[in-house]
Amino acid sequence: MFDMQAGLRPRLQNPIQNDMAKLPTSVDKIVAQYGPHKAYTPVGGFHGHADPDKLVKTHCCFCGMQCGIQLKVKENTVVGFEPWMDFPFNEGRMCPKGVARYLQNNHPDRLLSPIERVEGEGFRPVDWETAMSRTVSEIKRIQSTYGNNAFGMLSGVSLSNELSYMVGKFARVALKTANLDYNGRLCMVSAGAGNKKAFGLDRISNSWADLKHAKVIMICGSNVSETFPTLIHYIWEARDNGAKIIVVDPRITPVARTADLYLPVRPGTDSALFGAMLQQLVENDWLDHDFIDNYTSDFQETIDAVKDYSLEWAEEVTGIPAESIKKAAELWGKTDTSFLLHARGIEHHSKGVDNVLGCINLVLATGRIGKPYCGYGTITGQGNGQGGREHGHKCDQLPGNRDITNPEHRKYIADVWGIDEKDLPGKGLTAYELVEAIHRGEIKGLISICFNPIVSLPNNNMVREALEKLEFYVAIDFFLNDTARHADIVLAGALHEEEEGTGTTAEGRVVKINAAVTPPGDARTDASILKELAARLGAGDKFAFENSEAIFNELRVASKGGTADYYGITYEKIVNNYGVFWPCPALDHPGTPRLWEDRKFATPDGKAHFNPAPYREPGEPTDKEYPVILTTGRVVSQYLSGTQTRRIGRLIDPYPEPLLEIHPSLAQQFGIKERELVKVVTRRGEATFPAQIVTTIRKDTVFLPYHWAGPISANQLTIGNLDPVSKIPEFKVCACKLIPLGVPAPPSSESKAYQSA
Ligand SMILES: Nc1nc2c(c(=O)[nH]1)N[C@H]1C(S)=C(S)[C@@H](COP(=O)(O)OP(=O)(O)OC[C@H]3O[C@@H](n4cnc5c(=O)[nH]c(N)nc54)[C@H](O)[C@@H]3O)O[C@H]1N2
Ligand SMILES: Nc1nc2c(c(=O)[nH]1)N[C@H]1C(S)=C(S)[C@@H](COP(=O)(O)OP(=O)(O)OC[C@H]3O[C@@H](n4cnc5c(=O)[nH]c(N)nc54)[C@H](O)[C@@H]3O)O[C@H]1N2
Ligand code: SF4
Ligand SMILES: [Mo]
Repeated sequence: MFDMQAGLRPRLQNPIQNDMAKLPTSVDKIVAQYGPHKAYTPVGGFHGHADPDKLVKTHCCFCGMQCGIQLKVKENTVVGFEPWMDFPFNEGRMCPKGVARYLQNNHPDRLLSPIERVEGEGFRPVDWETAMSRTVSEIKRIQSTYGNNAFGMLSGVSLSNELSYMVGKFARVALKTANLDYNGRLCMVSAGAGNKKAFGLDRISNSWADLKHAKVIMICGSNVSETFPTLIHYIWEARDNGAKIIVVDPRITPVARTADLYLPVRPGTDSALFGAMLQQLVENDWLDHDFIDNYTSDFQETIDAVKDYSLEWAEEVTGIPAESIKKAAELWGKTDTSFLLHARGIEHHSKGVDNVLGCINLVLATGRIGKPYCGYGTITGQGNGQGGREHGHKCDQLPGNRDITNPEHRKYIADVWGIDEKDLPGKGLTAYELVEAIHRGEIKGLISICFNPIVSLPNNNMVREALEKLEFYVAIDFFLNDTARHADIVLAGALHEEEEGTGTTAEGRVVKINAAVTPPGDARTDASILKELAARLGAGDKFAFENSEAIFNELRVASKGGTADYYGITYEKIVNNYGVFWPCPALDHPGTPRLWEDRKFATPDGKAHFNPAPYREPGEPTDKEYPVILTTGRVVSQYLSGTQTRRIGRLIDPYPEPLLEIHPSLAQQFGIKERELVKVVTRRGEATFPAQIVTTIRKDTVFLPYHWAGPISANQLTIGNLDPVSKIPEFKVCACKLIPLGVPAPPSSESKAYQSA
């Protein structure tokens, strides 16, 4: 036995019953039908990977840092990794997820062929011809009966730029549906909408290199040390250089523990904090008048909106001591270099866009953007969350971050695609709205790729009901994820290391993803699956790409002239330069690590726009019946819906099940003891978790990580309340009540990792 095998937890060898699932077939039957795959025996045993056939330079498949890594390959299997020391962002550093990702390749749960549901029995492997022809005949049946838009598509940004582009084109040109949206709708859309309003362009302003030399760093709603562990290195370096760190979070996260100023914000009230800080900047004249007068618009109405935001009022609303707010404004106001970063903590709100604008107002008021060591941006979450949000698999977007409702943009893309502009569908429904439309019976068929909505969408009891109403559902994935268990057909797709392409990191650097191995068994690359589906739907000529470089070359042209302009980027240039920062409009252009140095913003008038961002309450404030604030997020060892990381033992062991973080005083109020079971109830559902009593959380708030499925999924509880502009769900705040069960939780069990929806 080699120890790597001990590190694997193949679900198919640990079948569990799941009463909640109400699947037409039980998990046991799926296992009986589908059977466990052969156990993982890497060639030459565990030590075989000391002597790899090759090392392949590529990037981590997980978060937006896209750390450089070298995969060790032995006989078409990824058997380990080595640091890639000279990739400039991470210089060989990796986090716990990155070093374990290679265990997915050849994992016993890998789908090795398409599978098909047999009603009342389970899934069985089928050949590609059967899977493809059934899929296409169901698409045609549904579209001819109910119309093209009755077939929806959901996609995800773990996909490369090439695949993101291809999905957008596939939905509009082959499927001819308006209803395509993607999982970035749950992630970066509030930041994207805010950035477009303010700057006309959606990217962080400076590369990470500038972070090291900023004198003040303000981090709003990001648990950076756990969610972007390699980025924290830059923050520590800045601190070594004398930077002051301000952290805004309802929890004392690891980065907050070492901050110079920690602001314990009540969830859902950040815009009151940002407004009060802006008012302080005005009162103390900590403003860059030259920048405001010459390069921005709408300053006056923006400061008018917060003129009554006193420190005392802000303390009352946010729970942050007035003195600390004043100190934050002073630190921010008086420095000469700074970086403001935010992530989902301020964005996952029904006023996510306003929160983002509140941050941008602080940056613009002090004019510290587009200069060395002066930056601002969201920390993009998913692996290709940046590139994936530029190339057209958002319901309202065309490649190059073009607008699907803009006639000129439509005409340009229709020409690139060789179709008539009037055949290009219009704006479709956003992800959560699309699932609601399935629930209402308006959308009858669904294709999903790279998305696990039953775990990741809020109010997921509604999602489950919706999935059961579909007449036909086909998923493309390399694992049978929790949502795909509701599918009629699952097409066996490819892992990150099995398909060539490019990705765009959180700093806007376009990097090269290299294929290390080919898909195992009968699994296929995602591009080849989409290509064949398109051909069978009669659009083969529009998808005649020979390889991923051909897709990229079409993407370059499609993005040309858009705000996210990739025209000047080629595979060769990426490889020779450790990536190229977009915008890069011409072949002889070096790329743009730092935006706005020329002070020409991408808005129609060329100015950066202030936007009034007054405080609004969260969608579901606490009340007598539901008195406690529930917020949700992540832990370091798990990734998103857990499909990939709940299958790797060394990532399960450190944190095997979701724990309810609760402050000792709140626990005492309810008589809750450490590791006792607590039922958490909201207006949408209830679920039971062991209590983890910590002094690092506000007394009025409890926190749950959301990476698990079925009965321990946090999203049974969350609210489907959306931001009116970005349509992001309000994952970060809803009202709950706590019912202590008064019994100790059973020892945590790895089988929980496999519970499914
Ligand atoms: N380990 C790990 N890393 C990841 C991921 C993962 O799943 N696991 N996912 C990746 C992706 S896609 C994303 S989007 C990022 C997310 O990265 P982050 O945004 O850093 O992660 P979250 O845990 O969602 O939320 C961050 C913080 O917001 C705080 N918070 C909650 N409510 C509020 C509020 O109202 N105001 C403020 N100011 N803060 C609040 C929480 O306490 C939490 O510490 O991580 C990426 N990296
Ligand atoms: N309560 C709560 N809910 C949240 C959040 C929160 O903070 N709180 N965060 C939200 C955020 S920020 C995000 S980003 C979403 C993420 O939510 P999801 O996007 O649903 O999560 P993933 O786990 O990335 O699911 C992606 C699926 O794609 C598959 N996949 C990965 N790579 C590939 C590929 O290359 N090809 C194919 N075909 N499939 C692939 C994986 O196996 C997995 O099944 O969750 C959101 N949900
Ligand atoms: S920080 Fe992100 S990209 Fe880097 S190794 Fe960890 S998960 Fe992968
Ligand atoms: Mo995300």
